[in-house]
Amino acid sequence: MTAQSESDRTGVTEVTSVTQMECTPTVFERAQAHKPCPFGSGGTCCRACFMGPCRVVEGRKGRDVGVCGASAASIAAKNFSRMTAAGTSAHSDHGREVTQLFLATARGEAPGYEIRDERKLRMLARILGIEGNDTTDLAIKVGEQLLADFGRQEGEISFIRRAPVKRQEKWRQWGVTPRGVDREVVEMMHRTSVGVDQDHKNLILQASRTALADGWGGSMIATELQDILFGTPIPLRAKVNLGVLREDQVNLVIHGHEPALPELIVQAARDEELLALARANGATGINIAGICCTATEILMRHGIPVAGSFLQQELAIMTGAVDLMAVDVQCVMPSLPTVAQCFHTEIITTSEKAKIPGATHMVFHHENAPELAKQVIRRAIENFTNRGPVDIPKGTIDLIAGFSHETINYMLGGQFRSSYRPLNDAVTDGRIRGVVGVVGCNNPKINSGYVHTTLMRELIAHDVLVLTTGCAATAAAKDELLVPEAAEIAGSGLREICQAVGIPPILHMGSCVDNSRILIAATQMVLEGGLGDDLSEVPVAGAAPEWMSEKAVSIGQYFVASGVLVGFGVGFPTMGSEVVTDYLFEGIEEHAGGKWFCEPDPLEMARILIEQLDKKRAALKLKEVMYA
Ligand code: SF4
Ligand code: MSK
Repeated sequence: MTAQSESDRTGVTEVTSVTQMECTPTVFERAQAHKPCPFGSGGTCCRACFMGPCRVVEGRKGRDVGVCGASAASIAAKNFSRMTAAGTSAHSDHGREVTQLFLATARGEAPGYEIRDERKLRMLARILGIEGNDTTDLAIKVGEQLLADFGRQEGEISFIRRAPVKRQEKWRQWGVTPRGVDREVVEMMHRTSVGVDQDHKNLILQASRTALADGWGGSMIATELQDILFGTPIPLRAKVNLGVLREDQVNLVIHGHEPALPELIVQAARDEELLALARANGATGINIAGICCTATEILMRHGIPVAGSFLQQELAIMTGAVDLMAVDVQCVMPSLPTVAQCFHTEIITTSEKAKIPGATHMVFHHENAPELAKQVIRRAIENFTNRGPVDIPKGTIDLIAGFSHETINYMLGGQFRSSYRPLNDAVTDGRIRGVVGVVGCNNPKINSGYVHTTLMRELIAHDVLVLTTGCAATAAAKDELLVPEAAEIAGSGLREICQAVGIPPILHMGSCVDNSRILIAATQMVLEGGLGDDLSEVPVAGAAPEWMSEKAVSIGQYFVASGVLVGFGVGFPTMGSEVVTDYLFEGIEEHAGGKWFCEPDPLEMARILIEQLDKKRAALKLKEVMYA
């Protein structure tokens, strides 16, 4: 790593005072204290039974198998597959929660919630083959059918039918079409337990089926039903950085992934009674800000400011200005209550699935949601008076978010028709080289945000339209890349289009589950015509250059299994086995049409992605890309 400033390391444009940084170690100090084990990071440490744990070295006699005889390839493939199963379960359990809330809303059992996007409900009903006119009746049938996808034992999950026909056929031939979300995860866990599946290709086959159950199942269900319940995002302007916290207002930070309770908290923050209480406590108002993917959910639909991404969750508390942080599930650091002890911040856990010692537990249920939202705000207001010294980094940065697939369809389609035709035409005639999804986390092993933004800048300079989600999107926003003015650093073809339409060259499409929007956008490009018959033929690729979560493995694997080249930065979790890595980097392409690569250097990663787009363009016999 090159010499770096504190702000490079933490991803904050201006960090809090040294005194506050020294109060307790943060993720950055803890990362330096830990040396990753090469067996663990290379995927060849097995702890599937208590004859081990076994740490295996591929090709070294005497150490090349575990106690049971498992090879490095088998162990690395199992570990990779288990990461996929864990990632799938996280997104899909989120999807299940949304589906249950959706059904409860349709049945009138969830006070405070309503069907907001009836048009999308009807579109989904058509896709699912559900007939009828009555909104409530349609919603119940849609909810029931999608809920059944989680426990389905035979057949295919519903949204598989949304993929291009050629892709569906390939999945069936390869044997990876998911039956039911839960079934695939359970089978993956079974196959990777001691003494079951030992063939790395067979394990990766099931990992692909599991991951597809995430992308085209759990995640897609979460995105679509959230849109119907909370509204399909449309472009809006907002702000990012720790500077969005307000010294004069009650600051309530929402962190995690599930937007059900945050939606009501955002509404309740406008409640006159609560605003009066805030004033009575000396604050001028109630300020809601977000961290991680919950941030992106309420940003996309309400323009709520983003305080930071995954690596800034502790730093937000260290400003001394966060009166309450409400967290639900995923990417929530267990250290939060320890950090909060140095300040006045109250940490509240709201999911019955996730308690953290030292945090207050206030469980969210459909029935109590409106009252709980108000209770959470009341506690934040009451805690405002307990603040000590406050040190909020100055400055905020503007961004545009809210690019759902529907918006792209509308904005690029023009004023009078919704269509991907103009986007396809721009790709065909070489003004846009192709589309790359840059997504995923940040990781304290590297400078926060640097790899994301260097990669994105290089891609847009080469006329690549970038779609982004999650913490990658927050990194882009902080680098001022999510505003229309960023088109000035894009290649001439992409710049011309962005300036004509008034959009940034990097489109913020939402949270981690919203990577399913990218699947749908790529599918639309196929269906529009002229760019091949399958996702593997379109000039599209993906990358998670600063990944850390198992969810990133699952997301990457569902894109690979859908026919797309996907790059990881930081490192790759099977490097301890050349056999498995070679298969994921090359051999799998024969079945999937997509494959993985790993490249920590962002410029080199950009070069590989651009080369891939050009390869796809050449196969389609498209015009040469017009350069600036
Ligand atoms: Fe070791 Fe085999 Fe047990 Fe894994 S399953 S810990 S390789 S003995
Ligand atoms: S929050 S999964 S750190 S993107 Fe979705 Fe960010 Fe990665 Fe969590």
